[in-house]
Amino acid sequence: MTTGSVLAFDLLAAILAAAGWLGAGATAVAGPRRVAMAVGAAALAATLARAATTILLARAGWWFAAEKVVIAGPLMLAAVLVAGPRLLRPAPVPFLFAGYALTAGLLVTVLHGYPVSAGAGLLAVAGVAGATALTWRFLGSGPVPRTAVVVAVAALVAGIGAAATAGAVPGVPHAHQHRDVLTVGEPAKRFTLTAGTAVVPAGDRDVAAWAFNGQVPGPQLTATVGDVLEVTLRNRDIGRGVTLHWHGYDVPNSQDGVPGVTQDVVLPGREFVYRFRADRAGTYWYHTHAASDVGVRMGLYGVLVIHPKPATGVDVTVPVHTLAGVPLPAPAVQPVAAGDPVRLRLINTDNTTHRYALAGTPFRVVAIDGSDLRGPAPLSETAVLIPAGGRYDLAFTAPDTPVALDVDGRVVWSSGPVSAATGGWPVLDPLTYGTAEPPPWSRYDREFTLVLDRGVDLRGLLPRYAHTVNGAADPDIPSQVVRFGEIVELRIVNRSLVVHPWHLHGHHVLVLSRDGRPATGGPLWLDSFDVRPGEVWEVAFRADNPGMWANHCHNLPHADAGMTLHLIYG
Ligand SMILES: [Cu+2]
Repeated sequence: MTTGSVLAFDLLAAILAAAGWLGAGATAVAGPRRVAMAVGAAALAATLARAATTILLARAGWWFAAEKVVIAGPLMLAAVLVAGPRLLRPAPVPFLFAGYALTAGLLVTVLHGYPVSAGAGLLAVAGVAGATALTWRFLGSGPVPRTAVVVAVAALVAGIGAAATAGAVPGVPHAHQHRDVLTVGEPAKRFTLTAGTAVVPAGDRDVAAWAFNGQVPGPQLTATVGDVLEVTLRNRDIGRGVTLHWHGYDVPNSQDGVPGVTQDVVLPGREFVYRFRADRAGTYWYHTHAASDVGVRMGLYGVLVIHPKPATGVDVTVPVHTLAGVPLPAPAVQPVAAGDPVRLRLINTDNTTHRYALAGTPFRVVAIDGSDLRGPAPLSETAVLIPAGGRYDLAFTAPDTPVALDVDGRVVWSSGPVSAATGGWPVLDPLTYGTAEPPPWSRYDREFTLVLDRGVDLRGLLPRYAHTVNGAADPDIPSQVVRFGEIVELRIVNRSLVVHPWHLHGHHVLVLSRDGRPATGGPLWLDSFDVRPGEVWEVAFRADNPGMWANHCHNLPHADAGMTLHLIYG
């Protein structure tokens, strides 16, 4: 069983145990004794199941289990000790006490999560003691025990105090950098991208979009290694403003296009000129980073391809995007003759993972996220999963029979009809693909752990159910501070129930391990990788690109709902 499924079982057991004890209490008040006994026994079984999932999660890593062990665990123990002996003699107050204790443990996991805080523990105890005192008042025999009242009031006061103190921990303030356009030489390639509202075709209807130069995706920008690119961004009428972020291209910080961090947002009627040297070949894309959740979904993106010198063969880009709920068509098929070398550049510009399957020919995955792979073996009848923001380059020699590419079972590119049931194909694990090479570093100067979760963020004007990193939401997540030249190890732990495609700006990270198992394939340098529920990824990078960089989930609604922090050079 994966840690992700244990996390799901844990939540289920916690809900059943809480509901079970509350139900047993209610039945003990007003129902038949036998039913109360049966419901109580079921609640006890669910409680023991949650104890078991807690132990399994603690063995998978403390990040998954901390609050379950420290806060929910003692509450569960108290519930079992108080309510367990009453199973054969059902009574409302002990059963309801157990219900409050299990509910408090559940809420601590769902609303607070990792890391454990004294405030959350004390508030949970206050809630249980207060609810039990009230229950006793109405259902118990005799006066309310003073202990319950004293514990409730003391824990409430201490909990509010602890929570308020924790809230005062300052994050590292965001620097706001203004720099002149870099002098990188005379531009060899000049482009102008004008952002504006537009109506574009999507499937068989026209939809409202935000577009670069009136088209979705925007124009493909193509250059050759060594070229200096100059891209003038103009905003015609996008009220929330636009910028250009070069996804996966490690440009100098001032060109990275993150509003409020590397530049001001480009408002209607304004422009910004980006200039950088194309120093590495590969498949990349560009998109707005202003209101990026809405902006990218509405169409403000395009493809950036840097060719090596000289470029050869048939080269096709397949950016997959969903506009107004409709998958956009792939580009028109270029004529391919048998024997032609073909490179398919697959780009996922959506917020969630897509599954790609190439049928009709063996192929190699020759590059991921713009980096060539070492020793990629031929594959056939194998699918690939591309995370949000990620790119895979597939290469093959065109056979004299048709080939077809499908995405999530829908054919998006083909040179003729291919009948293949691709749904059952195995999925390539890039961590075991290609030829290994010793890691370039033997030491790490700095280490960070990011624990991804959900939780209530009370620091804004309105409480929100945020996507959190180490228990905090943007802008309150402390920045990671590194020094130039350091080798930095980054551990990313997903204890939530959804996939988080992680994306660090300005750097490619080398994958070291996943779930404690070292990567055994060719060196895997990524800028976008899916951290699935229960997974622990260890990656490393060299801090060689000074500035202030966004480090965030590329499921952009998650980034918008708190899951963004920054890497800064100190
Ligand atoms: Cu996410």
